[in-house]
Amino acid sequence: MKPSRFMTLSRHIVEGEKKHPGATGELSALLADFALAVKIIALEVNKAGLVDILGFEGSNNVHGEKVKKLDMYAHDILIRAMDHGGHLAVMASEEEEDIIHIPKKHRIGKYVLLFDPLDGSSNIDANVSIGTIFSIYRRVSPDGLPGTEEDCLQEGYKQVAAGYVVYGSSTMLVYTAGNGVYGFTLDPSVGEFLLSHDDIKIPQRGKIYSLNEGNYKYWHNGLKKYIKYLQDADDRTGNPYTARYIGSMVADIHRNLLYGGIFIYPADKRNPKGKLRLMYECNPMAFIVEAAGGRASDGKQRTLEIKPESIHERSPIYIGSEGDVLEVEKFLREEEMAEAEEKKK
Ligand code: AHM
Ligand code: MG
Repeated sequence: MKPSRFMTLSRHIVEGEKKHPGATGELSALLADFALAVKIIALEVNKAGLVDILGFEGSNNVHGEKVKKLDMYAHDILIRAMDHGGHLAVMASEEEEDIIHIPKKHRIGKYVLLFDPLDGSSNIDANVSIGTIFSIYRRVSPDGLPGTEEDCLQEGYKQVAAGYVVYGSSTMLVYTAGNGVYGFTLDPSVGEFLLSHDDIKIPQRGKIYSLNEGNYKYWHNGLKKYIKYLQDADDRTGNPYTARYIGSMVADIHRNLLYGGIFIYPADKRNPKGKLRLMYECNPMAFIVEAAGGRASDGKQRTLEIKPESIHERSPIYIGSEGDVLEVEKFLREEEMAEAEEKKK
């Protein structure tokens, strides 16, 4: 996993694109714009604890400017960095109800960018890891015209690239353009993302489960039985598993990507579609985890094959090491069959 030479993110992207005959370099340029935005967000995230000193959110800061909530700040920075590069046809953000058009004065490109500007935002004030997630598609509407909602509503397997940034003990950007998953750590002294995790592969099995157990009483029986099974010591399977839940999807999945394990945000009796957003959270993370050899589903169907109906729709998600995800799917399936049998009686 340890790279043998210095490799910056920009060089890595350009070299990756060169391997594809006919590549125009547009995707490289788009990702470079994105990396710049992320560095600006990282700077602000690192200052989050100073908000009380420099000004409360909603108040004026020392420069007399309104202090924005960090998630809205990240949203604005991403739009400002991405709308004039000439590579995008349209964008959509978890923080904005409608799709985001490219201003008329700028060139309209062939790519579509979806993003969650700051995920895990409830953790910001406690100095706990948060993240940014992005997803890139090729447009399906005619070139040259403004992008449409149809461009944003594509199945996840059609992604061209996806990635995330974790703002943790250091800032890391992990991305895939379909072949291989690569992790870069931001060196703050030179302001460059340097390759630190080459060709990441998720272990086939892990020993970690991550989900919000506070919702136990709302879970369906299949999930209750699966988690109980992971907790029961068993010589054959090597259980019990370890529970780890940060409450920031990016950080929870990042850890599991490196160590192996499963992250779950299920459908339950209160929320039949779970909590997480298909287009901004589930699909990009599923694309990355699959590219690293893992698996992601909504419990029944592969996440990347779900046909989206609206840009903000939610989906349950079971994601991580292939062996673990297959196992939970089996528990859910068996319970559903047993309940169906029960009803027939
Ligand atoms: P957010 O987009 O409002 O930040 O919410 C998404 C986050 C995920 O990062 C995390 O996995 C989940 O919400 C935690 O939810 P809960 O507090 O219900 O466990
Ligand atoms: Mg989010």
